[in-house]
Amino acid sequence: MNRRMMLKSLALGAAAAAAEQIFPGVLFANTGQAAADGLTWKKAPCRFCGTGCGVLIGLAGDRAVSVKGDPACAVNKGLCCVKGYHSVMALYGSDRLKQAYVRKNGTMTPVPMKEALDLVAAKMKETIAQHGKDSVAIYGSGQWTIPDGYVASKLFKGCIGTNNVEANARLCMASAVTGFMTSFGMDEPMGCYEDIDHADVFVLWGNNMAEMHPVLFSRMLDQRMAKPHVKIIDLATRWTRTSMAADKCILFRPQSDLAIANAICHELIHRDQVNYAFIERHATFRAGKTDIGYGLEDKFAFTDEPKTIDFKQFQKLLDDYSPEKVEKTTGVPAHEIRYLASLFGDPRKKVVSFWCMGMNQHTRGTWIQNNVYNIHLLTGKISQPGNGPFSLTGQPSACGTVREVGTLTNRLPYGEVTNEKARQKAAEIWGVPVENIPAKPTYHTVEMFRALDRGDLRFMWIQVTNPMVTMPKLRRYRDGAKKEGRFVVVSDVYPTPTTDIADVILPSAMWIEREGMFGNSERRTQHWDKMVNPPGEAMSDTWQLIEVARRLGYTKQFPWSEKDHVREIWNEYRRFHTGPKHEMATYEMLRERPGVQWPCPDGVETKWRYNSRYDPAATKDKSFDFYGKPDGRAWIWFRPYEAPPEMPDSEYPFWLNTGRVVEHWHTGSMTRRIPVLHRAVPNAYAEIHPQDAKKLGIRDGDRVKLTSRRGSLVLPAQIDGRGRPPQGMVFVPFFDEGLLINELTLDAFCPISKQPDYKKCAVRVERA
Ligand SMILES: Nc1nc2c(c(=O)[nH]1)N[C@H]1C(S)=C(S)[C@@H](COP(=O)(O)OP(=O)(O)OC[C@H]3O[C@@H](n4cnc5c(=O)[nH]c(N)nc54)[C@H](O)[C@@H]3O)O[C@H]1N2
Ligand SMILES: Nc1nc2c(c(=O)[nH]1)N[C@H]1C(S)=C(S)[C@@H](COP(=O)(O)OP(=O)(O)OC[C@H]3O[C@@H](n4cnc5c(=O)[nH]c(N)nc54)[C@H](O)[C@@H]3O)O[C@H]1N2
Ligand code: SF4
Ligand SMILES: [Mo]
Repeated sequence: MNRRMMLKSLALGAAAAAAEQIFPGVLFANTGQAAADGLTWKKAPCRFCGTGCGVLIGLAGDRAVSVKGDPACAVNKGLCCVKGYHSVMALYGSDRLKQAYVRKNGTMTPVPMKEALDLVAAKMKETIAQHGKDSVAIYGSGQWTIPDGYVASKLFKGCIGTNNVEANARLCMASAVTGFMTSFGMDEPMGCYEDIDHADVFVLWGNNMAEMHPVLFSRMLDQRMAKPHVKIIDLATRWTRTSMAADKCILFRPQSDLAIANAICHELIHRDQVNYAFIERHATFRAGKTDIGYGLEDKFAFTDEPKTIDFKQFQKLLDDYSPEKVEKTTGVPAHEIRYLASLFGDPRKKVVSFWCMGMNQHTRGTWIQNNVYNIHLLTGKISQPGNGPFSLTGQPSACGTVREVGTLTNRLPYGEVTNEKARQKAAEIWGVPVENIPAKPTYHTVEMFRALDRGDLRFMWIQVTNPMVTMPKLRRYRDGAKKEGRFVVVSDVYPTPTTDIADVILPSAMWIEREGMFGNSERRTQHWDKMVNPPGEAMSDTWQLIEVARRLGYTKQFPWSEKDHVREIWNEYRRFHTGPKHEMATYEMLRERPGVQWPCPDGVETKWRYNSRYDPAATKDKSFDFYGKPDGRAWIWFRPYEAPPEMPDSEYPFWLNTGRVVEHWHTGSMTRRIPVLHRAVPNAYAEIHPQDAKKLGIRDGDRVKLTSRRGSLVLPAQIDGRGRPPQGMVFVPFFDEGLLINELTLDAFCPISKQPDYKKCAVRVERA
């Protein structure tokens, strides 16, 4: 045997042995047309975060047994993080849902899938007949594939005729959307990840990138390693692993980022570092309503009134935001603000801003996005390689599905429901009368669950999301969903607190058990083939919806074959996005490549939008063309600092901040079934500052009781573990369904985006 043959046989043995370890008792004899290593490798985007790493799945027969980073994918160039590497194990938890269940006399009873689908359709028909079209709703996800979301929108908005379509991305990316829309008139980032390879300075505005976007974080560290002048500045409310790796961490008081951004603008004007040539040609100024509320009451409504102002008025409005004046609100010394302004203001430095939930989950979420865009517009550092504001997405397809397909109450695959032309276009492509599509949005997510509680909604279908863990002020919405006369259908892959309250559970085919597409943060659409069979009767979310649509009589609108439906759906959906501003790749391109970025007119990807050097839709005689706005100019908004609705006081003296850890995905339903990840962080805990702990007589590991105005929770304290909140704050991750921190959080939201703020409310902390 020569050396090559020996290595080959070793690899074969190793693959089988590894597989045997993961799936004891399973024989891996059937390897099909296996590659030299004994496995067949197929491309997919990672199942987890919005980074959208390309992965290669190692298949041994009908089993996915291995994962490696796809070197051909520009996002990650062969790298993965811990969740990516372990992702296929999420398919094989021992309690995977393999059959449907129906609640009969209070107990969940297994039934054939066909019977469950019949019941779902019958219940929908009955509810619509009794309570009207707006009494049924679907609540989906940024983890929906593009076909899932497209089919849901077509069924509910086009066929049934209700705008009761929402997704968990309302909890995640809504403020990013309204930020883009108000400043630029078009959604999604102008730049791309390649910006990382050109930037000199990175400013993180409240995101823990080391844990939540690890592969992008390591790309940023690589850039600093290669170019030692590169700086990473972490603006945060809590010390994290990201802070540890940054050149500087500036801790600020929750919500006061609004004042910091304004103070940077104030200082840029003061230092005469405004790019006047840029703003004269490419920006105009606006001011909106102030004192806009928090959405704490049911049926809260808000409409902004933009007023045109000029640069002088903008400058005047910033008078209250000198670096000295904001020290008190922000807790940030004036010299640090000056330092930040000097980085943005230096014409030789390219600056990228990154953010995620710190700025989105914010009762002034739209405003803080506007304020950060202001800095980039005032300095002209936008839409160029290495210069740009970049809103990072959380979920793998919050962009591709929720934002692009438009699975929000106010959206259509192209445009807003309020726009007649957009409705006409949808009606034509969907083959439904235009009168079917209502012109008024109904319920955003929080209001949707309030409507279920009130009884305005009677039927809700929940897919690929676990709201009985992730809704804020959870008790109200759980009690509401369980009320008599409510019918809840849940499609999931594992039992969860949400399947616990369901009337019907539909078992779903997961990720590579079906064909699909996601769209990541940098406008990259990524396709994968079905690679393995789903267990039992599990069925893709797309196909569940099609089955029910047909039972409701919409056979003409859902004519596709099981074999070809993803291609056919993509080709229909593509018709919404014609033209150089949003053209999407062809199905054939998507199948071939590890992702294609839109706009992709004539098969050419666009990396930087609005810049005529890179974007064919930007009119050539202008260097920049913000074509989302009618006059091609972006809007610089004056948005003030306004306090959050609930702040620490004598009764509830601590801030409660919540978020995530690298090992777990959201509610842990998948990552807690991956033993290496679960054992690394087996349960939730409350991080507390050592000084506070000392005052309260709490030691590491002691049980502490957190109490807010909405509920209380006992969990172990963690002192100087992974993160460190400042004095007066506790932090709790939300992955643990056994320790539901959302029973304490507040359902206040940004009046413009309707995205709730999970990062701040007030609690009391005691030794339990
Ligand atoms: N491992 C892992 N990765 C994930 C996920 C996961 O569950 N696990 N989920 C994905 C999803 S859907 C999302 S949305 C992202 C979330 O990604 P991140 O936003 O990075 O993570 P979080 O833990 O939600 O939020 C942490 C940050 O909120 C900031 N913050 C708190 N209060 C404020 C404030 O008032 N203003 C500002 N500006 N910042 C504040 C803190 O400084 C902290 O850095 O992660 C994605 N990636
Ligand atoms: N306290 C607090 N709460 C928060 C946040 C916070 O920062 N703090 N962040 C918010 C944010 S940004 C987000 S994105 C949300 C996330 O909230 P959720 O979307 O509610 O959380 P996930 O755990 O991602 O839920 C996905 C569900 O889909 C299931 N699943 C997996 N694959 C499939 C599939 O192919 N088909 C079907 N049908 N099901 C599948 C999983 O088992 C899981 O139950 O949480 C929000 N809630
Ligand atoms: S960074 Fe995100 S997309 Fe990449 S491997 Fe990790 S979880 Fe997956
Ligand atoms: Mo998210």
